[in-house]
Amino acid sequence: TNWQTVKSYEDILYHKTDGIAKITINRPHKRNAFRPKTVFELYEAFCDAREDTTIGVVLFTGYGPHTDGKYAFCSGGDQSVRGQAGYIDDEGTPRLNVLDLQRLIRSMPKVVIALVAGYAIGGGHVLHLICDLTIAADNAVFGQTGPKVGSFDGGFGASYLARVVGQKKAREIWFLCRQYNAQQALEMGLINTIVSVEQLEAEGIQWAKEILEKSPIAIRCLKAAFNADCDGQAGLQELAGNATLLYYMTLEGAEGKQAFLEKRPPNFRSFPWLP
Ligand code: 2NE
Repeated sequence: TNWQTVKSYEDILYHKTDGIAKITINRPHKRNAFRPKTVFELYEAFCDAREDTTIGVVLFTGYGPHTDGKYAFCSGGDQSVRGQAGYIDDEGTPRLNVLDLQRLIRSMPKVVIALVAGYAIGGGHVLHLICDLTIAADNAVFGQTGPKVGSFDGGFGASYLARVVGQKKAREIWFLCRQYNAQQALEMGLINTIVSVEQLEAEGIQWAKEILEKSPIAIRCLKAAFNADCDGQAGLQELAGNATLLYYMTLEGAEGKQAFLEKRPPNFRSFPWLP
């Protein structure tokens, strides 16, 4: 694949190729744990991918293997910079800015596919969960650790996890903090498929290519519709935003704007009141 570097960052890698963006957490010595800077960089890259009208699919992954041979998608918040009120950034401000990133991934009208090799643990597990699709390598390990390390994600990390795997399983995952292999994750509906580590990126690209053949507006409306079912008023806002987009694209919608600009009353009489 002819990946082009979009911009150089300290904690992440950001590449693009034909219609596909690839965003990689690049802290393998920490099992790709995120600090506030990592999240700021991820947020910027995801915003860029959202704004780029040539990009339809984002592959989200973790750099690996580390020098010890182990792989990680992401091991959650970097505990070594966790202060009394959150993860401390370079200016000394405590943050939980990964929650902003979760909302961006969830609401952006592009398909985000997590490619998980090795550990997807803690806040890193929630990041794969929030993605539209997850392709796992056969060495993937999934789990939450919050109650072990004095943390929890009671937002999407709890409620959306329960939507995905069911209430009983979600409570088991959080209350016992066990680790689950790729096969177990597949059986509970937490991931979409399993491939070998060597095949992981190629499989992601293949899924992306199949999606890119489809109608962008159909895909974005479907993503918003799936979200709306779970996300209350924020989900409805997303879905309705798509209705507004489509309405702007009609002659009927354009007539209102045109009449205003021409300082005349709008004439909607030629447009039918469809059944
Ligand atoms: C991921 C896991 C299970 C891997 O275990 P293993 O044995 O393969 O590796 P090891 O030796 O634990 O880790 C390798 C190096 O990475 C660092 C370790 O400290 C170690 O460093 P050195 O000793 O070589 O210097 N490392 C790994 N994860 C880290 C982390 N999250 N923060 C800082 N350094 C980390 C194992 O490493 C593990 O259990 N990691 C911790 C997982 C965890 O508890 N994450 C935080 C959950 S809370 C959270 O993410 C969160 C939230 O709950 C709510 C909102 C936002 C975030």
